[in-house]
Amino acid sequence: MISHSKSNQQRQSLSHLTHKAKIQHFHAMWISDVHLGSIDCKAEFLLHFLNHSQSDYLYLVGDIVDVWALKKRVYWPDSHKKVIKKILELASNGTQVVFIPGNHDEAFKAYADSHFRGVTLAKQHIHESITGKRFLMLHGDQFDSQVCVSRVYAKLGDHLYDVLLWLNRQLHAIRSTMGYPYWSLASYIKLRVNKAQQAINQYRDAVLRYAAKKQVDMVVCGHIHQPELSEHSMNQQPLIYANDGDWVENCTLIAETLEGDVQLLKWNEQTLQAETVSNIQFARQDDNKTTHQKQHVA
Ligand SMILES: [Mn+2]
Repeated sequence: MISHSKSNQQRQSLSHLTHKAKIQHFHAMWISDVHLGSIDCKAEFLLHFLNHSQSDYLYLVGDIVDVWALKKRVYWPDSHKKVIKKILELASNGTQVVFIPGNHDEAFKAYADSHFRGVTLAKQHIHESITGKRFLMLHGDQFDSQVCVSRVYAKLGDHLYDVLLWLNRQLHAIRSTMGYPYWSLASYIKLRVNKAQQAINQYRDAVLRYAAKKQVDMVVCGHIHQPELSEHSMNQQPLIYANDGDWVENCTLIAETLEGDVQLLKWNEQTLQAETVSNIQFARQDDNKTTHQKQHVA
């Protein structure tokens, strides 16, 4: 514990004493799956992050507003309103804001290629990085049919554990009266977790296959609430998979730094900063085109 807080102190030597979070500067930021309008949304954390960061480009990669949740019951606290207000404020103050609707806010898909108060709506978008690379972004719900995870199954996942625990108690009681041996909940969960991992892998593969056809250097998506930044090879070409996670449980984002690196960052409640989880360095186009490829071969 002590060494952990020490390293935080070192990292924030300037701001630690005053407890004021310093402004984090990026070239571009990708955020998705905020689910404003749902009880589980961590709007206050996101608001703090947006108030203490600055970027030339802000990409909203879908499921920003949870229209499904709002249809069930209206939940729209002040912090949720403030996130929308902050985004519109950024858009009118020079930040290029692009919004790619997801499945929870698909009502906005009808307005693709239009502009609203400085925010550009699009179904897909390509970002030109400062190192001259092309980053394709999409929400990712278009691959649901390939992943074999239905909406019903995805929703079931949230409460599956609670249901399982309850079910296990009932089942065990019934089984023991009938003389059956104990049925292992642990192995059942393991099987489910394994299935979840399979779905994540299938999703990543589908996204990568699609992006490879578009001949881009990186693909940024969201949708499955599973943050990841990983390097792959598709048809002998390097391709980066970047999933920006969510602001329901992970509180993560993908960012391009002012130096042109790509990072996966995770919001830290203690330090009030988004901290780097992983980093990929890009060589500038004019330096040496093959540097990045060399990293893959090595
Ligand atoms: Mn989604």
